[in-house]
Amino acid sequence: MRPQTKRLGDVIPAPALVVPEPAVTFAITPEALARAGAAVLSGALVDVSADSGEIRLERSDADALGAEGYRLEITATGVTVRAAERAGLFWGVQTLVQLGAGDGVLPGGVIEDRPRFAYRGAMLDLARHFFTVDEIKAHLDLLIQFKINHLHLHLTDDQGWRLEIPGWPRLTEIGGGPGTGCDGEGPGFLTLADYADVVAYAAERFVTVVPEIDMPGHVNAALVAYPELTADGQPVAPRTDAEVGYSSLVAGKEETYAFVETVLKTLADATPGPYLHLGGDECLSTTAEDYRAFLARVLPLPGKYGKRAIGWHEIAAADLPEGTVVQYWRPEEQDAGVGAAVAAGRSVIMSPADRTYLDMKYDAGTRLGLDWAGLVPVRRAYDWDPAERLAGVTEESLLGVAAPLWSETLRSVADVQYLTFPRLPAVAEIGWTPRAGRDWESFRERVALFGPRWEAAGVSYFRAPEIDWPSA
Ligand code: NGO
Repeated sequence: MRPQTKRLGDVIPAPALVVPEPAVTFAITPEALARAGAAVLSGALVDVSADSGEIRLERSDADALGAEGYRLEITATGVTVRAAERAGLFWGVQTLVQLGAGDGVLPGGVIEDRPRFAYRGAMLDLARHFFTVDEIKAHLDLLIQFKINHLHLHLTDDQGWRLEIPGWPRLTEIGGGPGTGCDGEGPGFLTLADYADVVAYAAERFVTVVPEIDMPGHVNAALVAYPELTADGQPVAPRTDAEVGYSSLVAGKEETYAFVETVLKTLADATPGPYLHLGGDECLSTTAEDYRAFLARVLPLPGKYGKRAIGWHEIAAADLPEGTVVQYWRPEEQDAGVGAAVAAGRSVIMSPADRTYLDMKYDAGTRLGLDWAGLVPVRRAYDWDPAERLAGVTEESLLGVAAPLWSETLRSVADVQYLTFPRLPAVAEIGWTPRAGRDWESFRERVALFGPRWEAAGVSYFRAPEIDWPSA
């Protein structure tokens, strides 16, 4: 049964500590909430406290809540958010936005909150279907409500190349041109100015953009644009189907490394965040020897430009420079390579496809999405733990969790939203909430509250039969 009145703990992700004061409420206006949000965004807060109507935002490290933690106090006379860093104030305001939804009446009490993991990611595939700067920003606005702090952009693949690279204009002229994307329905690309715009917008919201250029496989769009990168120098045909594993950069060719170096230098210069994602997945047409030889030359490049490399977990077959992060994506329960990488001190982002892939169908009737990793209803996305999934991958070795959304079957923003909600909130809670604070029955009740909010905001979502959505 859903409770009739609002509760202080009705927040996603569930806060680390909630101490309700049931006799107390405080009503805020939407304007005060908006002012608090603007105060955090504008960076107006430095070390002094800022008063935004009835909401006080204060910088203080007295509570030792870490880089993203916050303390929220709601009394009969007002609201205070305290945090050591601006990011913590921002997440505290997101909590307030959820609590104030609807009538603006906030339940009284104290919340002390901080994330379990530093990396809480969502990935959007721009290669199989392109999304514009405005679409990416609007998507980000929905993600931050759940305290997602990394936006991974999958920028290149067999069907398209979506980021301008100076000196290599045909990558985007051809690879981002008409007829690119799955079924030829997702043309477009980001100029470097567009990319900077997205990065700045995300940074204002305490979100780090993680750009991915997939290599040495998933490169047909690059080979189409520049035949000198193919093994025999002969042109290859563009592809708009959803097959994987047929294209590869050539490990034994110097042209390959000149290309890769320019691309990664461009990416490093354009990206203030610490990570460059190099892909590395499904190199089924690269020999094991070539794969290792390629990565031996390429994995050190992010470090050369002051960044850390992230790769899909197949990269564990190569020698991983210190600081390299391995992103596990397969549904299997075992992976010897990831175990060995952890034993060597590398950290892991968990994105097992059977739990976190937002492009898996919810059920057999889901119009969109794929099902190669099985169906992923909401409970399946929620009821697992990243520290109990793979042998050798412990809490200490985890950088965090991420939910990828691949776009082979997507054609619109509504499609993106439909697969994202309500599963992204489940993965976001896994990334933020302490293990002991997570419970499916509680999540079920809390996520139901978002149905009317998403409807009011025009956000498409799946009315999963597992959830008792309030009747419209
Ligand atoms: C795999 C593959 C992608 C597909 C996706 C579809 C990884 C890391 N590589 O995940 O190319 O788009 O599945 O679910």
